[in-house]
Amino acid sequence: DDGTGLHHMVFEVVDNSIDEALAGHCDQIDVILHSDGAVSVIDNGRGMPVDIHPEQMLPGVEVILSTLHAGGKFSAKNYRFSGGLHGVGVSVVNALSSWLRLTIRREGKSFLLEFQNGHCTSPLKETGISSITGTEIHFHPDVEIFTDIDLKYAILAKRIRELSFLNKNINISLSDKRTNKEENFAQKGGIAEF
Ligand code: 0RA
Repeated sequence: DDGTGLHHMVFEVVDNSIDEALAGHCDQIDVILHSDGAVSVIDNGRGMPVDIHPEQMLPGVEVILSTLHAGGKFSAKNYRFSGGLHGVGVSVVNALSSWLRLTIRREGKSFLLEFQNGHCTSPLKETGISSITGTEIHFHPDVEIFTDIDLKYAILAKRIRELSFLNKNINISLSDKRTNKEENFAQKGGIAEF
């Protein structure tokens, strides 16, 4: 285990926010490494859909996070159009996390949905009002699956720098609460700057 899978967990979640940015709805992505080993990825996009999935009679977001192949169902609409099927990756991240907390801000409200080991432990609930929109995914990689959950700042920074070069006008920040290291990755010129 060289830690590739562990770092890929973070990249997969960031990719979902990049997709939302590519769709033209998000320009800020914040990645936070917490001292307990958890990671947060916060974007200012539209927020994942909270409406009820007609077949499963559950909120779409709960189906996406709980089903390892749910992304395809949603791809026909406006789900991920770069490098894969939206939601597939994040359900894998969920399955490989001891816990995952999803906060959605949209329609003037905030919503919370919680999982343990990929299983929903607290269904989507409205938790308050919100004047902003976006998606916040806070997860803890499962120590039973990953022998080493020590995320390397340099590995994440390298990839995030590349993503910011490739995606013009998206500001991505990386903040490491373990060391208080923090960087902003923004390339106004996008690929031209690169
Ligand atoms: C599809 C539809 C809508 C939002 C998203 C996907 C979405 C997914 C992710 C994953 C991470 N961040 C995200 N931000 C947005 C909503 C469509 C609408 O509001 O009409």
